[in-house]
Amino acid sequence: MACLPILVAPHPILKRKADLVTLIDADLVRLMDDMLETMYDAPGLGLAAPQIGVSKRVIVMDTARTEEDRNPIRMINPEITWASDEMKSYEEGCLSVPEHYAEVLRPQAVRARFMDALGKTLEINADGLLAVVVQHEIDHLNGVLFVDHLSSLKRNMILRKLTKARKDEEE
Ligand code: GNR
Ligand code: NI
Repeated sequence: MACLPILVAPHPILKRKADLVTLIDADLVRLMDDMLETMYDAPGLGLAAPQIGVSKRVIVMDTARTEEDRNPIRMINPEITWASDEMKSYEEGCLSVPEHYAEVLRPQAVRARFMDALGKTLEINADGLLAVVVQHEIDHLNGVLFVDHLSSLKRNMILRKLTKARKDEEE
C-alpha cells in the first residue's frame, strides 16, 4: 500500500466531475487500498479519488472512533438514491481545504447505492456522521467541496487564504 499526497483547493482536478468506473481490476483494488492508507494516515473520516488526483468515481470512508474498531468502507460509482426531508447541520472539514471548518446543512439521513470491490451492487442506509461523510465524498466526485455550500463571501475568504498559504510556502 502507499500513502499518496492530497490535492489542496483551489485545484482543477477537484472541480472536475469524476468518471464512472467501468472495470474493476487489480489496479482499482490497489487504488482503494492506497486511498484507505492515505485517509488513515491523514487522518480523515473519508477520501475521494479526485483528492489524490484520480478522476474516478471511487470513495473510501471509516467513521470508527478508534483503531481497534476500524471499519473501512469502499464504494465504487456511489449514488444517493434517497434523502430525508429532515436536514441537519454539521461542522465539516476537508483534507483538501486544510485548517478550515464550517457548518454545512445536509439531509440528516440518506440511502446510497454503490458497487463493492467484487462488482456487487449494494445499498446502505446512513444517518449520523456516516450520512454526512458519504454526502461529502459523493460531492467530491461531482467537483463540489464543502465550501461550495457556504455563502460566496465565506467560500472566497477560505479559498483566498488557501491560495495565500500556498504562495507563502513557495517562498
Ligand atoms: O476527515 C474528514 N472529516 C470530516 C468531518 C466532517 C464532515 C466531513 C468530513 S470528511 C473529511 C475528510 C475529507 O476531506 N474527505 O473528503
Ligand atoms: Ni473532503
